[in-house]
Amino acid sequence: LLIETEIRQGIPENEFFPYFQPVYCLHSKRLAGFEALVRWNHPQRGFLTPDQIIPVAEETGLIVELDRMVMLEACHCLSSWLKRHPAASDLFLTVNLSPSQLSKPDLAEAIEKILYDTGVSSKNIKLEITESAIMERNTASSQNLKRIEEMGIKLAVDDFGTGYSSLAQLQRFPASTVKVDRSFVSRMAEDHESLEIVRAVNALGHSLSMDVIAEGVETRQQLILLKQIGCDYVQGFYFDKPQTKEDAEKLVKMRA
Ligand code: G
Ligand code: G
Ligand code: NA
Ligand code: MN
Repeated sequence: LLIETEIRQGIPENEFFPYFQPVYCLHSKRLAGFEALVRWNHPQRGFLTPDQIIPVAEETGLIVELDRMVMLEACHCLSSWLKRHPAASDLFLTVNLSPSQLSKPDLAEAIEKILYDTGVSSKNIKLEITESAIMERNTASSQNLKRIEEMGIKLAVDDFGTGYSSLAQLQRFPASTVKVDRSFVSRMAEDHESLEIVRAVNALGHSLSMDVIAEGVETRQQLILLKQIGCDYVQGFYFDKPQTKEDAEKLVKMRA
């Protein structure tokens, strides 16, 4: 596979870096944080997005290194933003963690080192794990989750509603946040059942003491419905696209 070789070569060349998509709080109406999303500045193919990168990276195991690079760079960015804009010290950064990371015995240690090296506090970090990954529990993943919790890092269940996890698995998983999958959000204004699914996921999250992020918000009507439902956070093209670290910092500065 050509692209596998290219990913392998691109990692030490620093061709991978994060974009940042703003997340807004519906209660305070302020910027609450950012999700880091990988981008690839490929020397021949140009600018590539996660759907062109993640599947191959996962198949080849290169995702482990890639995720860690993205987290390191995103934490570097957050660290310098907070140094320059200390009033934004409660901002959160969510970083995606591929399902396969969870069973790597050195995951917790690697995360600890990234936080130490960048000077980022664990309280500013959320790790996003997809709903389908929370079902994969083994000794290594349980130990990782325990250590991650002990460090004070929060967990978010990503793409909720698309996987097959049971409510019992969600209850046992130590997440503080649930993200409603954008497929439901995108249909909620036209499709009654999607609207009811968003309402149900929001209620479920709240009854398990989790906060709820709706992703993929693209219209004003979706926003109005999400406010009525009582959703806590929103992210999507209606507000902002994923953006460069420079543009993201402008938002941090304006907020502070
Ligand atoms: O940005 P885009 O919509 O193309 O992202 C597609 C998917 O890729 C999203 O589900 C997102 O969670 C995932 N993703 C984006 N960046 C990363 C990353 O750095 N690591 C992992 N594992 N997944 C990512
Ligand atoms: O859930 P996940 O982490 O897979 O989703 C993040 C991806 O969704 C990113 O790649 C981002 O570019 C994309 N995205 C963010 N906001 C929107 C939106 O409002 N609409 C659509 N279609 N995609 C979005
Ligand atoms: Na995500
Ligand atoms: Mn998601």
